[in-house]
Amino acid sequence: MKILIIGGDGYCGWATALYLSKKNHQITIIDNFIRRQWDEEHQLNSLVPISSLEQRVQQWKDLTGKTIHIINIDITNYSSLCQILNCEDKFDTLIHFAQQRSAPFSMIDHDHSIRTHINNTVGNLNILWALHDYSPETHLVKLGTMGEYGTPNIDIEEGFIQIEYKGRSDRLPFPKQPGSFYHLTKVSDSDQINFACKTWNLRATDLNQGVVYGYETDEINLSEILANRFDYDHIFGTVLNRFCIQVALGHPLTVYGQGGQTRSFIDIRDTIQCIEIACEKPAQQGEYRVFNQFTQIFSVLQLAQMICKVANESLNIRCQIQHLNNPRKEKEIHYYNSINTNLLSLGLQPTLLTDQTIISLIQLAQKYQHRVNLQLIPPQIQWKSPEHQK
Ligand code: NAD
Ligand code: USQ
Repeated sequence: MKILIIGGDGYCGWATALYLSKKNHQITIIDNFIRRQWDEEHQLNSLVPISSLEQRVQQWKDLTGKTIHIINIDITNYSSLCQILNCEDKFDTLIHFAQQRSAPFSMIDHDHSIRTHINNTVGNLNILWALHDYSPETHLVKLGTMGEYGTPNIDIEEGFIQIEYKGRSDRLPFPKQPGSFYHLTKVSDSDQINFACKTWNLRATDLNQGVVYGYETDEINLSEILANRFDYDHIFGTVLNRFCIQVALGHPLTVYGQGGQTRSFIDIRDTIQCIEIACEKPAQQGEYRVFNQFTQIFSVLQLAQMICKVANESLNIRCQIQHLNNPRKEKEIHYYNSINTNLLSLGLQPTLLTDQTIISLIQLAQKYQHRVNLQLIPPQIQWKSPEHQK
């Protein structure tokens, strides 16, 4: 297949680009490297040093003989995006990763929240219009998030729910209760994509992905120049990855509040597998389908306890759990049961969290511990400013 990966310089996008290239798909990456600029702006750094995208694709070519094309454009610029999609030989699939994806970033202040909304909402709308205008048969595979649903007191279905009300029934979009301005952009994207499929007969798969963890894939492991980013800071670092780095550094694990917050999780090796499944088994023309992309459910405290136990027993590392005042506004004890049957029924073979995965992440952090800035670990962004805290 001819596949366009937008956001292919990022954590999920880079691992996906290599994997799909290895599978002999013809890959083009679009990225404007804004994420590298956001890192600089906030003085953040990936735990593992990352090469430029040019160096990465050259190394991939040297090692495998495979070419990955790269295009530097900002997808909020509509005419630049149209030039790419208005080609003779159309893309079979467009995978859209290119968003501001940090909940804390979107909650810093007015400016960060507006930048998140413009980048995510305009980018998504531009993709829909460019597909409508130039490439309506291209299958859109969009990275959404499990956080669109929030934590309702009922099971979370895959995008839609059958409702019976006053003697009538309908299949309606599942109610959304996102927990940050970032997560809100994903809800808006989903509505726009659903609308575009209905109205313009486009085809799309919305992958509501859980929190991603892990580092290694077979392709990333081939060379240090192919290294992926690995965020540990309080803005972009996600919880499981952060805990493994914290334990390696002897830093107490930063559990926000009671730690009963329960979320869906997925190993990055399964992220790329799920995306492959979505590409190879595309939505029909006019179809908008939603897959919940995760393999396991854990509470934050459960994860912290699991990681401490592995660190203690397998690596002889002393580990401490610290309950910090929760900087976010979220339920700390709640019901949570989400469904993920769609991808399993299409053949996903889950890679479950093992002691070995935790050990390898801790060892990765030990290898690069000299790069960690400890000041970037404690949370600094409050959902409510201190004067408004109850
Ligand atoms: P990332 O920040 O590592 O990568 C995003 C990439 O998109 C970056 O390289 C960035 O430069 C690029 N980008 C952003 N805006 C752009 C624009 N306007 N034009 C061109 N390029 C642009 O993020 P990630 O962790 O790889 O996440 C990728 C997607 O997966 C996001 O949509 C995110 O919401 C979703 N997701 C991620 C996770 C996770 O835990 N990492 C979980 C669920 C869903
Ligand atoms: N948390 C802690 N301690 C930490 C970091 C986080 O207790 O040091 C808690 C948070 O309060 C939250 C949970 O862990 O309850 C998850 O937080 P996170 O930062 O790992 O993930 P989140 O903000 O939800 O965002 C991440 C990605 C985002 C993606 C989302 C998937 O950054 O792009 O959309 O995971 S989901 O959570 O399913 O919405």
